[in-house]
Amino acid sequence: MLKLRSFSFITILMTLASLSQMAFGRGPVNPTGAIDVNPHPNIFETTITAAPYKLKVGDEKVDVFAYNGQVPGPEIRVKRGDRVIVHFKNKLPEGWPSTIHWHGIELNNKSDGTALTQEVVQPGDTYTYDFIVPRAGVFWYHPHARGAEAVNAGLYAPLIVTQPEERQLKMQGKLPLRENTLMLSDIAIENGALKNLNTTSMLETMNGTEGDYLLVNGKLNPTFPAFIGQGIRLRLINASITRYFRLSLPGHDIYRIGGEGGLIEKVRLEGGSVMGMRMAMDMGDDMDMGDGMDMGDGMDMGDGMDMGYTGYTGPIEIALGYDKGEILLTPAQRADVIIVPKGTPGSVVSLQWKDFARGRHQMTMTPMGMMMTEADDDGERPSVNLLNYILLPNYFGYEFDINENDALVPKPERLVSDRTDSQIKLQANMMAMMSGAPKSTWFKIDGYSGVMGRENYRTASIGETIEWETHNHTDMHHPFHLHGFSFQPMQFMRMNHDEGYMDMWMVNAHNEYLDTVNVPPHTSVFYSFQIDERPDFGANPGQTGGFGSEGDWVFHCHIFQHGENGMMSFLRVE
Ligand SMILES: [Cu+2]
Repeated sequence: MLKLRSFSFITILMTLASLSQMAFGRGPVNPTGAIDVNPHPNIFETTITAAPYKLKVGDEKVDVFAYNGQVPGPEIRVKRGDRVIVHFKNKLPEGWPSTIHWHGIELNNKSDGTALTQEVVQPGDTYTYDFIVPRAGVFWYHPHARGAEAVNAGLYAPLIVTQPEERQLKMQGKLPLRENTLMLSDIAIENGALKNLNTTSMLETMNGTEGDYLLVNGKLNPTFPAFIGQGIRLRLINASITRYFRLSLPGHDIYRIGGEGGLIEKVRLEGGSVMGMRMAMDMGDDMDMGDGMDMGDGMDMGDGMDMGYTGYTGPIEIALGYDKGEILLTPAQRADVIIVPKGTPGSVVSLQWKDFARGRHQMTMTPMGMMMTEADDDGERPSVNLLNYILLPNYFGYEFDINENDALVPKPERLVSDRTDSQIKLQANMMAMMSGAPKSTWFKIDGYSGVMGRENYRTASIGETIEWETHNHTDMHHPFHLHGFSFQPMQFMRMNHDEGYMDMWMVNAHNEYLDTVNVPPHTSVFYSFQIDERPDFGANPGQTGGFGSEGDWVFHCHIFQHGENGMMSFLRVE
């Protein structure tokens, strides 16, 4: 570990570190920060304006939207416990109502930025968000009205909440001085303009739209300098509307130190496999007897009985679908990681996007006609360079030292739930898709599409700790996001209905809090969260939501076209 001797030494290091953050003639790596106009040290107050903008994508200039004239929008960087006041101005064209959702922040209901918590902000209008950030972590903000289109258009930005332990960890040499925020996205463009997501094919709408241009902080395949053997802390945010980012730094491990709930207990290497248990299923385990086909009423069609399994039971290795030392980010997920580039001066180390088999479908001609089947190239598409580090000699006289299981911060308590709720069912409505019914009915939660008119929403009271199970009754992966309450995932359970067994594995020994979790096909995730009491700052013009944690909180798939086409429900806290 590095021992820092004097202030001047750290000054030199920080100067070198900031120099290394400058790309070659392309400006700084990090998104430009938001400006805090409030003199109070614990209040961050700023104005965020959404407006049309021209973004250079490769050789093309594309008409997009931006917050404060930059893609990504301005990074808001605050300390845990700070108060954030944002005056939002909508200067988008007619027909573009908007809001800001503060993804992952456990804030007061009326600041959550959904149609259940405020009047959507019409062009020319404003809304003020005013909330405390109670948990450290990597967060982001984006519109929750016309979300798929608006986020694809460039309305996304980082919100970083730091924690006091970081300073000490830097002094101990456990965290590098160099930090970058990288917002990853894939803008969908057609004929030099933003793709019209309202006219996509049935298949593309069902899969979700993936853009062809993979952007890092709004730039295509940028190159940055990096000192050999020096650590770089990357706060990674997947801001794409559909695309999963499986991240690899070939020849290197990517060390995860935190993410959606701040720093974790110990340095982790993600990916590879984990140990689980295989056991026979019986009829009582799960009501989903089918293959994810939902014939329209929320009931799954059965194609086999879950009984009579006589094969292997016992310990089993569960492959996670990406390699050890890689990072998987579903849409809206974040990770706080450290990389230590190694190689010879002048050589290039590239952060790569790799394909992850998420159950993408394709149209296939079968004896029964055209059918949607799993795509032949699901998980097999070629890798793409996201960004490149050109290596500079190590002038520092030491190398950054990091290893799996290095201690970071004490872990949070494991939540003990007061009650469990019935299973939350993520469903696809194939009949609606095939019969040409409105897109808004193609996906469901608990047998119903969307939040309007929903009667089977979930309920909770302040003070409760609840265990939820979300089960994915479809053949695709879905990133599940709960607004307003970060949760501790505990366990996954994957059903094999054809053969009648299930595989179970435990997760999250670090008691980490997440707000977005990937739910694989025919798999349940079990997680707990607490309905806490929280501060508020009085009434707000335009609010329709509640004060503190009281009010309606949506939960949905974060593949935007799934959430907006029905895979969305809500939790009512009273
Ligand atoms: Cu989904």
